[in-house]
Amino acid sequence: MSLAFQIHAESGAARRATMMLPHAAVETPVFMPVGTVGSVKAVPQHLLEELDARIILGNTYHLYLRPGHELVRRMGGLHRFMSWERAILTDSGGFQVFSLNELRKVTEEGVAFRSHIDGSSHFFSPEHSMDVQVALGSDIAMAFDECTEYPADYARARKSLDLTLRWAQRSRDHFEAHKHERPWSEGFEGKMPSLFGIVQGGMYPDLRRESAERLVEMDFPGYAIGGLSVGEPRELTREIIAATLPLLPKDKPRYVMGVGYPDEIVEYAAMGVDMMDCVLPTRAARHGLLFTSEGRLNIKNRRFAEDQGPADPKCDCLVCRRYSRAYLRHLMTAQEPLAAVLNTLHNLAFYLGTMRRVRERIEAGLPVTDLKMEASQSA
Ligand code: PRF
Ligand code: ZN
Repeated sequence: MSLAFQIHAESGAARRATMMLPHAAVETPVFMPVGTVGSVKAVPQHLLEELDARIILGNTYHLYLRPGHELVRRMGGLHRFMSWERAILTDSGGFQVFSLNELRKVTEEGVAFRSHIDGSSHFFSPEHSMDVQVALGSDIAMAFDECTEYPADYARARKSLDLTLRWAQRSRDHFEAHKHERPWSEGFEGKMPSLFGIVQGGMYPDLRRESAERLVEMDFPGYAIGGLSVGEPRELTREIIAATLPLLPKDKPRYVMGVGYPDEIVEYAAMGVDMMDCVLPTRAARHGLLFTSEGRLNIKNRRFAEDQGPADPKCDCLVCRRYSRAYLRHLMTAQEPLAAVLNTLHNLAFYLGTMRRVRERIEAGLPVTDLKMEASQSA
C-alpha cells in the first residue's frame, strides 16, 4: 500500500514534501504536537487549527485504558470524538508500555502490563494494537515494537530487534486485513489509514541496517526510527539517524520518534527527516519553560516580575501579541490554569514556526542548517 508523498523541493539531504493523508494534506518536514489522551494538553482544537497544526499524535496505550477504544469507535472514531478533522497519528503502545510500566512482562505473543491508572492487568499484542488503532481511526498507525532500552548490550539489542521484526510482520498482516474497518468510511471512499514500520536495533549501526532492510522488504508506506532519545548522548542519536536514513526509501516519509529540542528538529530535518514529535514543547510549557528566539526562558524567574515585553519579541503568536512576560510569570506563580494554556500555545507556535521556516528554506534551495544556529540558542 502506498501513501501519496510528493516531494516538491530538496536542499542538500532535506526534502520539502506534501503527505496526503485521509484527513489532511500535511506539509513536511513537520513537527507533530503530542495529544496523548485525545487532547494536546491545555490547547483546545480550534487553537491547534489557528496554529496551523495539520497532524497531532494520539496514544493507543492511553486511549485503550481510558476511555477505551470501543467507546471511541462508538463515538465515531477519535476525530469525531475530539472534534478534530485534521490528521491523527497514533503510536502503537509499545513505547508507552515500556516507559510507564515497571511490571510489564514481554513474551513472543506480546506484553502483559498493569494499568498506570488503577493497577488492572492488560495484554497488548501486535494484533491487539492494530485493532485499537483501527478502532480509534488514526490516519497513520504505528507497528507494535519494543523500544530497546539504553544502554543495551549487543546480544540484548539483537534479541529485541528480532522480536520487533516478527511483531512488525504480524502488525502489517493484521492491519492490512482490518484497516477497512476504520470508523470514518463515510465520505472517505477509497481512503485508507497507513501503517508505518519502526526501525530499532539499539545503538548498533549493523543492527539498524538489518532492521531497515527487513522492514523495507515488508514494504511499509512510511518508516520511523525508534529507540532514540532514550538517554543516549546526542551525538549518538545523530549518528544513528545519519546511518539509518540512507537505508530507507527516498520516496517515502521518514519519521524520527520522540525528538527533540528546537535545534535538534532543525538538524534532523536538514538530514532528511520528514516527521518528528515530542512532548517537550508542551510539557516544558506547563513547567514554565518557554522556547524563544533569545533562548530558553524560565518564566517563573523573578527577573520577569515587571517585564512588560512579550515572551519572544520575534514571535507573532497570539500569546506574544497580547500578553507580557510579567503577566505570564504571575499566572505561573499563582498556579493559574491559564499559564499552561498560554505557555503551551507559545511553545507550539515556536516549534511549528521553526518548521515552517525550515520548509521555506528548502523551497528556496537554502541550507537548512543556517537556521540551526538560531534554534540552538533556544536549546
Ligand atoms: N517506539 C514507539 N514509540 C516511540 C518510540 C519508539 O521507539 C520512541 C523513542 N524514544 C518514542 N516514541 N512505538
Ligand atoms: Zn509567541
